[in-house]
Amino acid sequence: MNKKTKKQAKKPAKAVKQSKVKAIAVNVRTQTPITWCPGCFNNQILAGVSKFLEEQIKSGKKKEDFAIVSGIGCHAKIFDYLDIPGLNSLHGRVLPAMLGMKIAKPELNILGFAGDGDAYAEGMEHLIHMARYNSNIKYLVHNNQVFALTIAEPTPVTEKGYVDKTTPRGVKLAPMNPIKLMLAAGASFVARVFADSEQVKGVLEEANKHKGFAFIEIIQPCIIFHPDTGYKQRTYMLTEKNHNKADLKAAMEKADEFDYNGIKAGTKIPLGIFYQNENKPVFEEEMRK
Ligand SMILES: Cc1ncc(C[n+]2csc(CCOP(=O)(O)OP(=O)(O)O)c2C)c(N)n1
Ligand code: SF4
Ligand SMILES: [Mg+2]
Repeated sequence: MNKKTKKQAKKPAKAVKQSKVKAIAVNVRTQTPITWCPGCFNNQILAGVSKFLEEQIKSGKKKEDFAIVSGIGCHAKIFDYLDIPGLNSLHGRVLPAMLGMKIAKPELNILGFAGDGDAYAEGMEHLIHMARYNSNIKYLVHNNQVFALTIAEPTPVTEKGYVDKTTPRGVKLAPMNPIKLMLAAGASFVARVFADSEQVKGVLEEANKHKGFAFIEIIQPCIIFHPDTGYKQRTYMLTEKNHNKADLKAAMEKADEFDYNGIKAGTKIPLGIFYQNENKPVFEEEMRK
């Protein structure tokens, strides 16, 4: 074999080596056994978040570039299943924990996970202020319309008439509409998706590109205490064709289409990005000026 042919013969071996390096699997999941009820929609959220994180890591980020914070509840078990540093915080205190981390280490990409009880009852005051502050953090609310871990008491988004052991004569109040609340409070990114892994991953990708506070509500029926009574079939996606996400008034109108008060004939549930304001100053940047 002459010199040139020898060189050529070596080339494929090099190529195999490189492709081997690229194929190394990224895994953001722990070995902790999953204790959600079999079929719980939280599994879809976990799958979507994992895919998002794994793709981020494949494209150059490290696990340590991220941090996660959870509240307390069924949703909060996600903290045990993700191999990402962070804090399993207190019920209702996800946002102040996230804000503290962000102020101390602004370069961290912080994802927070809260339940509807966590976010809209115990943690409500933090939510309104975070919309105003606009810290560059991403907040996911697993909305199953009940305090699921403590076995099904109504939350501020449970429908009127809902009966459980603590409320035998039924809920008397109408539910609040968190999307409208966030729009009114000045949140710069307001979205809602269904607990479907692709939707969760997709909205996280958009939120990740957004510089500021991202409020993401995930409709996550609790198959034990608040099952899907037709939610998924009633959803439709907001797109550039049917909605202008820069228009706050249009966002309010879209938010009004679903009032969280159960599924009624003709009800449609818009999903996707309701509103995005890319020009709102970011809290931690303003504080450093
Ligand atoms: C300050 C405080 N209040 C109440 C509780 C009890 N508690 C623990 S989990 C939970 C329900 C959580 O409901 P939600 O936030 O909707 O999460 P889910 O279980 O539905 O995912 C409650 C009331 C607590 N741990 N701390
Ligand atoms: S009680 Fe509901 S939210 Fe909690 S694990 Fe079971 S199905 Fe999921
Ligand atoms: Mg809940």
